[in-house]
Amino acid sequence: MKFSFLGSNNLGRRRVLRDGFALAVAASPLANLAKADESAEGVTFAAGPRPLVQYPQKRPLTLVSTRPPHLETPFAVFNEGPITPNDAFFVRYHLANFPTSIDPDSYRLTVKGSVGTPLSLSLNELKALTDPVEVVAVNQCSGNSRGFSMPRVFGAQLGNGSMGNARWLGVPLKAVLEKAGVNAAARQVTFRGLDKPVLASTPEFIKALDISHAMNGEPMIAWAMNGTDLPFLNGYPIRLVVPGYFGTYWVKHLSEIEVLDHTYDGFFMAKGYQVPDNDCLCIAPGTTAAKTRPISTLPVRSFITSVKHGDVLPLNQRVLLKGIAFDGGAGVNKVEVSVDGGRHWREATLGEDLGRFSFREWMLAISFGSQGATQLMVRASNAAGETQPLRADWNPGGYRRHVVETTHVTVA
Ligand SMILES: Nc1nc2c(c(=O)[nH]1)N[C@H]1C(S)=C(S)[C@@H](COP(=O)(O)O)O[C@H]1N2
Ligand SMILES: [Mo]
Repeated sequence: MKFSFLGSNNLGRRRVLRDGFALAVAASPLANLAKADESAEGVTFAAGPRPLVQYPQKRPLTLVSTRPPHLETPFAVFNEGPITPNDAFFVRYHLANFPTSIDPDSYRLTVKGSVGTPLSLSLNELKALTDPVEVVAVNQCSGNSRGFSMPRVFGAQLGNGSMGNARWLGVPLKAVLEKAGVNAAARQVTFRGLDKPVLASTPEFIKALDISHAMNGEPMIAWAMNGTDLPFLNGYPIRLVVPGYFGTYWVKHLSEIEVLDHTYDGFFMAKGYQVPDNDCLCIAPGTTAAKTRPISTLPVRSFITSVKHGDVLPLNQRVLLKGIAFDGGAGVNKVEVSVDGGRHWREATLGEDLGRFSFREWMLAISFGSQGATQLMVRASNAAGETQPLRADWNPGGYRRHVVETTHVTVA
């Protein structure tokens, strides 16, 4: 009973939650079963405020869709600290037919394709393969903040809550591939989870990394998140963690790895998650990209978390502004804040460095000298010399938003 559903040895509680989970996902429509909360998240899109719903192992999260479940982290959580708690971590699936219970004792990860020795590893074998490694890394959905795309784009109208930062524990993907022995002709490695399409015509959710990336020691097969088993909805019992890369590559319930001698051309690599292949990865709204390529690393991004739109802040008093910044792994090295709509910028103090793939907290004490409406803005830069644009660029998928964010407040 080492690998329990809940990461606790409390069998009673475990059974209750598992049953609750099966109930919540087996029946339809899910919205009736998921417990709607009285309060609602403050983000308002054309469709109105979004309800909070409660799923197993989760606190009430902002509902994007029920089938398959897409839940966002209520934004206030990001002000609590740089690590996103497991029960507040966002959830995103593409396929409605995803597993509702998993037996860790019979779970197998298979490795096949262009390898010397195909493998079928139990969880115990995987964990014993080599010394476990840890990384604190941001998992951000490519479409995080898509709802703010102007002009609007198709797809789930996401707020800013499809991201989270956790401490992941697992083994390097490289160790698994080395155990199988990758053939010299290998070009890419594909990853498949246990979830399946409902209809035969829906493509399977399979993602691919280039062999050089798969072998560079950074991607990892993780079984723990913030010190406990992965929550079921975040990929129990194992998921791929690709530090610095968008969440789409972080395949959950990882069950099959295949080494290919060619470039994988399945839907979710060749058609979905494509960005314009040019310097800004953007195009003028309404135009078509001459060439596209799969989305990859996280651009540098920052948020104010201690203040929200519409807040009233005191005149001539010390106010401690606080937030988070992150990037794809070069490392955030500067955060600047403007409290006058971008006319003047002041450098914030950076919080503890949890590693180059992590959220980095920042803070700045300010005092407003005049009354009225104003805009707070935050801009991060990284060690590669990249910074955030003041105007949002655009792409048809509404991916990788990273504009300087503006918070409208009143000083009174
Ligand atoms: N098996 C599986 N893994 C998946 C997905 C999925 O649909 N199925 N979605 C991906 C996408 S697009 C994102 S953003 C992340 C979200 O991770 P989370 O649900 O743990 O927050 O999971 C990724 N891994
Ligand atoms: Mo995503």
